[in-house]
Amino acid sequence: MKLTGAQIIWECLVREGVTDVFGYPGGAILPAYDAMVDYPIRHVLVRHEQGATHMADGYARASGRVGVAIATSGPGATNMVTGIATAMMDSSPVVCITGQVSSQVIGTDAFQETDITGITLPITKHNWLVTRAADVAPAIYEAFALARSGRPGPVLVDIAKDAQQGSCDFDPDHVDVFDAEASHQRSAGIGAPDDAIALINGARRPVILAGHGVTLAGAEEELRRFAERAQIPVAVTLLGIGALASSHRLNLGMMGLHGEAWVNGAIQQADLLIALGMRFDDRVTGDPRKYAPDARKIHVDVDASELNKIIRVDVGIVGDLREVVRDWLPHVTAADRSDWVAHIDGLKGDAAVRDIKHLPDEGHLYAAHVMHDLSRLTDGRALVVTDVGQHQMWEAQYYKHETRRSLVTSGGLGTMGFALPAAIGAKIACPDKEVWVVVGDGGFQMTMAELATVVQENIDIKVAIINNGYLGMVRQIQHLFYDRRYVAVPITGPDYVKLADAYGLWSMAVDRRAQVVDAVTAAREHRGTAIIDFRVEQEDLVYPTVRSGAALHDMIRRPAPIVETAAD
Ligand SMILES: Cc1ncc(C[n+]2csc(CCOP(=O)(O)OP(=O)(O)O)c2C)c(N)n1
Ligand SMILES: [Mg+2]
Repeated sequence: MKLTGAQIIWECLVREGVTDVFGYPGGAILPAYDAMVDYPIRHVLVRHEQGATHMADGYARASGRVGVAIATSGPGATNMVTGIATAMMDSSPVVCITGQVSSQVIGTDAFQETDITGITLPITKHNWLVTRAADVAPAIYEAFALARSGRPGPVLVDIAKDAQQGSCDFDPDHVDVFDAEASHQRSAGIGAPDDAIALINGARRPVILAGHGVTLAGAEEELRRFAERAQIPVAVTLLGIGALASSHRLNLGMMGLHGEAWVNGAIQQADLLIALGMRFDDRVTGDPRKYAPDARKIHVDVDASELNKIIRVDVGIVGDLREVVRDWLPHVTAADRSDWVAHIDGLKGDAAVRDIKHLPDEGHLYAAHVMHDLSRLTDGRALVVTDVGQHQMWEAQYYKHETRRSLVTSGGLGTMGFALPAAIGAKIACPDKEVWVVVGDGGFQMTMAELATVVQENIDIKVAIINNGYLGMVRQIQHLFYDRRYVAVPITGPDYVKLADAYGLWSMAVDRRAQVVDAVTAAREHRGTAIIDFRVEQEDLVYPTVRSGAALHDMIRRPAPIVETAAD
């Protein structure tokens, strides 16, 4: 059948199972918008194209399906850059479709022309500039295949206006597409697979390091069975949270700069690290030269370039995590490592994270209170989308995630402004889930224009603004490492209750611990989006922390309990 390039875009998307796209129109993408109305697609009109990419990203992270963002040429496309880089750093499958000026004028500085494939080359897995209608279908199909295959990530298809307007024959069953799956066949890696088993069975103090790859591979069940069979404790990265239920007795909690002191202690004392789908980010290792000095290391990752990138490993396996761990299971000997687990338990006495029981309100409202109460009230089963800063770390420390894909957060790029739009995408992907946004007053102000999207699309999410009047994480660094010289960190904001009112949304302000439970309960009972302005302690610090460049065990701990007595 003969179709326009614009129609072919939607034909392909519908065949890829796409039901929702996030976008913003403009001249160069108008033919595609004009064709869209004939297809069963929900288009969510965003307020800024950065929001579209974060929504597509949140949609993908919450569901495992590919998220789609669409924008016009020039400023529309460049507004997507931060969202694309965010998805790239966290391996999130997102397809971006941008309009481009007509092929005859490309390279002439035409109105709203930008070389977006050039700009996004380093922050996409791949991108395409399509200048003929006949090339639309192969590009779109390849884009989806590449976004979701191997190590997932964002891709971009830039389609010239005349390629959208031109026509060609379209036969959906005969599109010549590069086979992305086949190109990701498992390869041998470093060391023989048997070496891994020998190391695992022989280890006395092993620790599993579970990262985002566990979730991306859908290997949560294999991880649990492996850990239980071999009785190996599991430390999780920020993006590995949810890979194993928080309440599982082998789950130690989060590792890294703001991880629990005992988790980092266990890693530093381990004789074997089994790294599953994680990449030894500098926020996880501290000084790599002093990282787990006594441990042999096994690293499994779908991306060969991650092996030996930061940490030298004894055995490296490139492959699908689920398959690799499944293959291991029959060869792993059931072991009793209770001494080691008890030893790590003993390290907890040294905990640097605040014990919430010893934190009564005494007139204070700490973010830790909010996270703790939210976690308890939702049974650790809400889908929480956080922004970036102190509140992000407090969420990771105090919200006890019980289910997979229940924390959506920008880890690698650390993108402020991510939370609200990503939560909109997550809610659209998973309408039955209870979605909470945990966001700082700084980050919220970066993308709060998307509240209008919430209203227009009738989205039901709950927003907890952790309002400390500061760019808290930066203030914390100035406090600890710049002699408390606070520069450019006090930040004012609007009256969030009035702001919510302006959008016709339910809201309330909370400034005492005693009000938290009632406020969260009321927000949960409210049908529709609710915003709570939690006016928390302004000069609180996230502990523990590690000085930049220091060894992982060299943690800066909370100086002394703020209040030692009374229980909450
Ligand atoms: C887009 C962007 N700009 C700057 C930063 C650097 N940065 C990291 S955390 C932070 C402060 C965040 O403040 P807020 O949103 O209020 O959260 P809080 O730390 O107070 O919880 C800043 C400025 C960033 N991560 N992202
Ligand atoms: Mg703040």
